[in-house]
Amino acid sequence: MSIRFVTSNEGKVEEAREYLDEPVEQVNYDYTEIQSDDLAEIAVAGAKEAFEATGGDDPVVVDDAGLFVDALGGFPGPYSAYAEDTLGVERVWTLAEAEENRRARFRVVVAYYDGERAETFAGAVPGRIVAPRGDGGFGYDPIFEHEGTTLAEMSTERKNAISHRGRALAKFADWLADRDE
Ligand code: ITT
Repeated sequence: MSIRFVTSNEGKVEEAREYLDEPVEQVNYDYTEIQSDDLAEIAVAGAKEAFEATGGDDPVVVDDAGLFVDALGGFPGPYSAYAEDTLGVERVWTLAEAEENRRARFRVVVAYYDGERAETFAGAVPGRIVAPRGDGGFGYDPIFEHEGTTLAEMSTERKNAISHRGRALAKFADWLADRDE
């Protein structure tokens, strides 16, 4: 069995390959991102749609993530991809720079669907928004600092050890291993 990771984002796939024993295949299918404040609802709807539309047997995984800035009422949250495309990462920093409280968290929900069963695995990491530093990772990594280091200053391995996605993938990997026993 391989896992079909439905995403246009290679960074996510690279992180998943570090965690999972199963082969991870990237599938580019543009599923509908429903409008919701709930990452799990968005990810499960996407996984079901992608599974039906792509017609394979192997289970699919969809990962919906967002950056939630406390002082901005959780913005950009579920709209993080849209905010990255329209405002850009630097301007999200500029918005946070005007605030005294720069606390934020990354959240992710990894949704699995195999045609019968849907499961979700959530992860979060606390940190603060800072001026961009580092050129690793992707997306908002340069402006998100965790314990003094931005995620863009970390190797994939180190980012996975502390990140929202790493935490969700660890739960997913455990669940897959238990299920296969
Ligand atoms: P897919 O929907 O095709 O999987 P995407 O990059 O659009 O790819 P999301 O809808 O989950 O993914 O968007 C989340 C946004 O948050 C997007 O702007 C990402 O660049 C960003 N993001 C997600 N995970 C991140 C991480 O680990 N580090 C930094 N930014 C991240």
